[in-house]
Amino acid sequence: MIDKYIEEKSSRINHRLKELVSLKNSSYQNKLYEAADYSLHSGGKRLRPILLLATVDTFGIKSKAALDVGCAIEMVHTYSLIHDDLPCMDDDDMRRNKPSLHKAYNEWLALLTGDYLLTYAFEVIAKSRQLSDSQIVKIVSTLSERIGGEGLIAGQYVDLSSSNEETDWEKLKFMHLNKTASLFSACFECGAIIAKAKKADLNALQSFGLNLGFAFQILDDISDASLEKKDKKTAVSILGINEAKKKAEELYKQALLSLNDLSKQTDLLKDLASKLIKEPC
Ligand code: GRG
Repeated sequence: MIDKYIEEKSSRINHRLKELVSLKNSSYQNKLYEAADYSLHSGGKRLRPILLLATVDTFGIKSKAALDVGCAIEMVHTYSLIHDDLPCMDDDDMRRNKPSLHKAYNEWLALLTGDYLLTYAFEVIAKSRQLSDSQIVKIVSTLSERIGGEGLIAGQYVDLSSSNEETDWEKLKFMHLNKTASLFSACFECGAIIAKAKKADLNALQSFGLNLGFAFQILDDISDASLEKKDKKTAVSILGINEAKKKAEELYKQALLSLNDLSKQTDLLKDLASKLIKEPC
């Protein structure tokens, strides 16, 4: 049931992303669109837009805008991966078993493609016709906060600027919450804004997103543990594998508890969370 839901939503997301970022035959900057297409369609699971769409479905709302806002968040996620892979950041040659963008093309084009996707994401949201002006302002403000200097960029800054020795659990928690959980939270919050949810529901979803995103990142650390990549501090190297597993389970339970405060039926969100935790990769 949930697999069918994911498959159906992924196919709508893929189709809409193709429409939004399409080659314009006569333009000088066609390679930019080609590079964006390379990263957008290289096997991403579309988790974030699916979470947003499921939130809107939870409120029983039919909204074409939800698909566009979901695609915009996928563009933001893709930008963050492209930039993270660059030699001046995490320096990764491969992403999703394919050459990372700067390897497939070159560094300046990868940098510009990330810039383009981040900027275009906000253009897509701003031009989303089914949203009211006030909803657009709330979505832009929420998303920019979650990915800005108090969110994603803060997490990345602390990650890049900290030596391994000075990274303890508290610091790692800050990085995980900001690099990963913050964007998860944005998906639920933007879904709630599209559905015109009450403040209490929005708060419950924010807490659900943060706990789920944090659990997801710890599971990612666990699945990466065998790779021994660049001996970076992770939940596994700090807590040990058993404690890391326990922590992820605890956060997952905490996420589910937050859903008890939601005024809607939560089966869909619970099913998705369970799938995400059981099969994170
Ligand atoms: C460049 C400002 C800036 C931030 C980069 C995203 C990020 C911060 C770093 C990349 C590595 C990392 C720890 C990401 C955390 C989130 C995560 C586990 C991403 C992978 O998400 P999936 O599994 O990826 O949804 P797919 O490939 O399915 O899209």
